[in-house]
Amino acid sequence: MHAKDYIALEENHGAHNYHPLDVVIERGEGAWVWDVEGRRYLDFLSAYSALNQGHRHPRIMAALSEQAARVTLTSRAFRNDQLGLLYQDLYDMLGYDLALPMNTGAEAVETAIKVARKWGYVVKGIPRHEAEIIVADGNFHGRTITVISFSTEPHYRDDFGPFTPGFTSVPFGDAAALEAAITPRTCAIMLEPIQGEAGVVVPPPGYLRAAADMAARHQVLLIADEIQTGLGRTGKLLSSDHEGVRPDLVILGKALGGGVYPVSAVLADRPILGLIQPGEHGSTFGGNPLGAAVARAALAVLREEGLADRAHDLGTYFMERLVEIPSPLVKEVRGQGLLIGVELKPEAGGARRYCEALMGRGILCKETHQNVIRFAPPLVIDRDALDWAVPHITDVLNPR
Ligand code: IF1
Repeated sequence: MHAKDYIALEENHGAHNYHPLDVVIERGEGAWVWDVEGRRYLDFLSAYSALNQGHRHPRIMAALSEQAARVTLTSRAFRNDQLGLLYQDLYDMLGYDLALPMNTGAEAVETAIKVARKWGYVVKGIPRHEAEIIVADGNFHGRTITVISFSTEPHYRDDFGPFTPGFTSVPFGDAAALEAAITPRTCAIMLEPIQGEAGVVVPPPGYLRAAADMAARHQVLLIADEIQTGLGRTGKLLSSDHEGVRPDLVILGKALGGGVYPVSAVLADRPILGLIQPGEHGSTFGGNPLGAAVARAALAVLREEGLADRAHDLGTYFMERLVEIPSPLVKEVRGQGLLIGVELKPEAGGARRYCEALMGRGILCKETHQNVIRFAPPLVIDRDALDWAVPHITDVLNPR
């Protein structure tokens, strides 16, 4: 079978909820993938930061196969010998009293919303069913009905109501707007430290710090969705660390599963997450021993290979190279660590065509928000690979 045959199968019998680049990948290793025709590509998306540790990291693969040979799923009706160890590792690395494991990012976001609402009723004394959560315009927290209820992207939302009430959205990066939106019924502020889907939007310095301070002043919880920005991506373990912020709740996903298996979690201290009682929340697969073993290995790789520092060093280096590229099409290069967006000017005609051209040269990127090319390679990438990519990026951004 050739690439076109695989593509035809997807087009014929799959729902068309994506518009992927037409590269059919059959193998991956580290920062590289190979297509069914044997061509090699540098993976500059890393599954939206789920592959921070790279494709098929040996240590994570070993954990996967060793655990798969023992037991994969117990349900939470019984205990297993991996989950407690994962809790201990999360505590040791991130310092929150408690963790609640789920599978996908959206599920963990839903979990954080439930926890924050319960805290609002039980601790803050908000009248039942009236809690409000403040979010930011341009947010992306997943695809469930509740999560899209507060999306400001019409395309993600408009055909799918009725919606879950209880959310207020304010402009991202505007601390005064955030504070003005707080009411006595506000239980939480929920933010991405950097907005990924919105186009790698980095807020002004001090924004997250201001959000944390006002949250404390008004008895409101700060929830940081670190699903994309967390676990080393931006050059620190959490992006919140850049401002010395310790959010009340942290949401992790993506790279927590090492690019192998979906594992997500909500972290918080006992006075918050300890409010959840048996039966109030759960998941068939959440906390399963296979996922827990994989997540432990994924965290060990981040820690022992110093991937956050690596993201800082390589991100700084790559950002400098990108900023140097002379191109009539580039409006702005921005980001943190190895989460970098190159925003093109409107006359560039959209980022998609440049992603297609890069694909033709063996570089896989995905456009976000029409005009932004996102560069977010696995954190295990090396400088040689970045150096190899720069001339190709330069050529593509200088069409003749
Ligand atoms: C898709 C974007 C990235 C996330 C944050 C929660 C979730 C995500 C900050 C939900 C997921 C994804 C999902 C993926 C594309 C993608 C994405 F382009 F849409 F914006 F990463 F930038 N919070 N992000 O970024 O996690 O339930 O998917 O595990 O195709 O929807 P999930």
